[in-house]
Formats: sequence, structure tokens, C-alpha cells
Amino acid sequence: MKKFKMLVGGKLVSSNSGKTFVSLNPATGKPLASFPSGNESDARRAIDAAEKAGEKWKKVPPPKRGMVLLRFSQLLRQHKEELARLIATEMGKVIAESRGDVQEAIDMAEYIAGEGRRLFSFTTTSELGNKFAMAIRVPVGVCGLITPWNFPVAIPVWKLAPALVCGNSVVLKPSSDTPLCALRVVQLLREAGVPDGVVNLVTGSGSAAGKELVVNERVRAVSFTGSKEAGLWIARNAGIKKLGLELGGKNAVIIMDDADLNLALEGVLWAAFGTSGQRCTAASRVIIHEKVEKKFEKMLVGKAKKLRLGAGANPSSDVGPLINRAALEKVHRYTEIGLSEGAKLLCGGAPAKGRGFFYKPTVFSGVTPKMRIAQEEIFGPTVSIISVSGIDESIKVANSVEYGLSSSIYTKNISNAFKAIERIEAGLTYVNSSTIGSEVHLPFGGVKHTGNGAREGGWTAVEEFSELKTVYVDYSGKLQKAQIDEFEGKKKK
Ligand code: UN1
Repeated sequence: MKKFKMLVGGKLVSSNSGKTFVSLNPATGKPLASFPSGNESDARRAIDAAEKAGEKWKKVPPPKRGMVLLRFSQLLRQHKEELARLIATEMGKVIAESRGDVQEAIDMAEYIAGEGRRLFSFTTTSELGNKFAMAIRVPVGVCGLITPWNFPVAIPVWKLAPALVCGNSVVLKPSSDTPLCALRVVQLLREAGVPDGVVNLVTGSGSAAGKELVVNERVRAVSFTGSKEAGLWIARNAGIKKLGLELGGKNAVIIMDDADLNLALEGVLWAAFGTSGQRCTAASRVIIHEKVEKKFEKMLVGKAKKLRLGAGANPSSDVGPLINRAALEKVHRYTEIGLSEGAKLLCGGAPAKGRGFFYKPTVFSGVTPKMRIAQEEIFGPTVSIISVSGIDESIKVANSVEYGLSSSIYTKNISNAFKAIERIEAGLTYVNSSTIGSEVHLPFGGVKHTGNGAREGGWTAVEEFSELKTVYVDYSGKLQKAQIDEFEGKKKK
């Protein structure tokens, strides 16, 4: 097994603790690589390095920072197949989706590179003469990026690219399930020309290295994607700093009685079982008009049973493994919960035989909106079918969960579509398309307990990683008093 190190200030280092952990191949359960168990003091070393290197990086003109990201996007493209194979092996998603993960990173790096020549903010008027007013974007400082395993290349790049173009230095703490993917991303950034210390990689647990990034006052922004529980802890312990939180989802696909059922079927299969249901945007609820429920259930179960489980790297696999044993156990626990709540198991409901962490695509029908399987994020290939009598009820049920990330409606009726667009409480709504498929140049994020209002991607990506400084330039040569000189009628000569 290969042993890897962390990257701090441009140097490969072990943890101060001397301890290591192992990243596994989820399709076999076998060890892949060992990494240092970075702790609080390692995170502090990385923060020191980032603080120092940040002084120079923030002075590099933004278009030049953008050029580094453009080179990075080209390197990602050159290494796309290698990275995709690494994702398929370390995280387990099937190879086509692994390539998509890398493509999303390429798209983001390329798109954000252009921000180097934008970073738009505002100029506006002044209430006084001979005075100029504007707001400019300035770097935040050291950013702590804490990333999940489900998009082990794309999500780190979603955060790294905008943080860097804005002139920040960063400490990346990736999930302990996918450190190899993160290391490869960081190596390519260095190759693209990011100076030593501007990007640091600390591996290890969230409760040690991750925690230090959250509580340390010298870290000025934390961007986190992961569970609601961890997000809540971060929100309560981060102190005064910028926070971007992307948390859970309990996304629904609504299918009306006028929908194209074949199209809806493709969308549900993709949303429920793609990435083995391990996306924050995965659909774990199908809210369907009672008139078409039985027909659709038959169609869905027929297809779900035929999906081939297998290692991500094997091109004939449709559904890969879950990330680890704990995930497998959690998903199965929800099957038991569903059965005990009285839902009807139509297919799946058990781990697949053999090695690795595979779970059979699982469909429950007869689910009611308050059941735990209809409320809680399972993060696995389990979908609950809830039957409703019309559009109003479908939207009410869609909104009856604590989360609000993605949503979708299948209908041919324009007024149903617009009711859904207007009333579904979610950061994303798709019409006649799956809950999955966000593109990098539009904002991505959710409402309610899914997030704290930050949006990744799009023109909003730079907001998380920059501060606005308001600037007034008075060229009148005298003291002009806002709110007083013009409005009191006593303008002094
Ligand atoms: C996530 O699951 O955390 O639309 C992100 C999608 C992807 C992003 C998912 N582009 O599903």
C-alpha cells in the first residue's frame, strides 16, 4: 500500500501526531493508500503557511490568478481519464459519472478563470458633488475548505477555484474517504503555477483538523459541504467569519397524471440510483398522481431490478458501491425503518452478496409524508413513492421536509409547471428533467436546513470568497458632509 503525505507550505509532511489512516476501495473493501491523520496542530501549521503565502498571492493581479486557473483546467482536461479512474476506484461511482465529476471540475476552473477579468462589483452615484462612490471586491484571507467524498474532484474545485481567483490562500481538508483524489487536485494546482503555501492540504478527521479550521480565528472563511449535523456544529462554533454551508437534501420528483411517464422514469432512475443515491441532489421521494401511480411503480421496479451492481471502474456497472460500511449499515437501517413504518418494499432492501459495500436499488411504495423514510436523508439507493391527488397536494408534500436543495416536476401542463417553480421550497427546480444536472455557471445551493444562503457556482461563486469594500473618493478639496450639507439647506461655501 502506498503511503502519502499532506502538503503544507509547499512541503510534503507527516502529521505531528505520527498517526495515519487508510483510504479503501469501496468495491472491494481493500486498502488503497495511507495518509497522515492531521490534527489541530497540523491545521495550525497549514494556516501559518497560508497566511504567509497569502500576502503575495493577494497582490497578483486577478487576471493573472485567472490564468493559473485556466492552466489548471487544461491540466484537469489532460488528466481527465486518470482522475476519473481514481474517482471510480477510491469513491466508487461508475466510470461515466466519474468522468462527469472531473468534467464539472474542468468547467468550474475554466468558468472561474474568466472571473479574473470580471470580479464585478459596483460603481454608483454620490449625493455630494466632486465625490466618487464604488464598492470593490477584496480577498477575505485564509479560507478553510472542508469537502465531502461524493464529488471528490468536483466539489474541492468548486471551492478552490473561486477562493483562489479572489486572492485568498486556502487550507483544504478533504473527506477521509477520498484523500487521494484531493491530493491529485492539489498537485495539479501546483503544476498550474499556484505558489507554495497558497493551497495547503491537511488530511485527517473532521473532529481534529477540520475542527481547527472552523474555530481558528485566523481562518476568515469556511466553506463546507456535508451533513446537516456537521454543518450545525460549524455554524455554532465558527465564531465571527464568513460561512458557506451546503448540507443535506430530501429531494422530490413530482409526477403529474399528464406527464410523459417514460421521460419521468428515466429521470427518476437517474436521480434515485445515479451515484448510488449519494448526491445531495439525489431524489429519494417520488410524489406521484394517484391516477398513474400503479403504472409508474411497475415501470420503475422493472427497471430498478435490472440495474447491474458493480465496481465503478467496470464499464458494464450501472450502480457502484456505497462509500463505506457505515453507509451500508445506515442505508439498511432505513430499509428496516421503512418496513416497520408500514411502507411496502417493492424491490431491493438488502446489501448485495459478496465483497464491497453494495446495496440493491430499493423502492418503497405506500409511503406517507410523515414517515421517517420520507423525511430523513438516507444518502443511498432508496426511493419512496408517495401518492397524491393533484398539484397542490404534491407541492405541499414536497415542502413537508426540513431540507430544500433540488426538486423536479414532470408535467405537460404549463400552469402546473409554474406553480411548482413558484411554490416549491428549494434552491433548484427542474421542469421535465431530473433533480440532478446543475451547471457550473448558475448558482447552486439550497434553502431551509440545506444551507445558510451561500451559493456556489455561477456569478455568485465569488461572493463566498470575497469581501466588499466601499470606497469614496472626494476630489472637492474641502470637507463635504453626507446627510448634512445637501439636506440641511445650510451648504457651506
Ligand atoms: C452534490 O451532490 O453535492 O447536479 C452536488 C448535480 C451535480 C452536483 C451535485 N452537478 O447533481
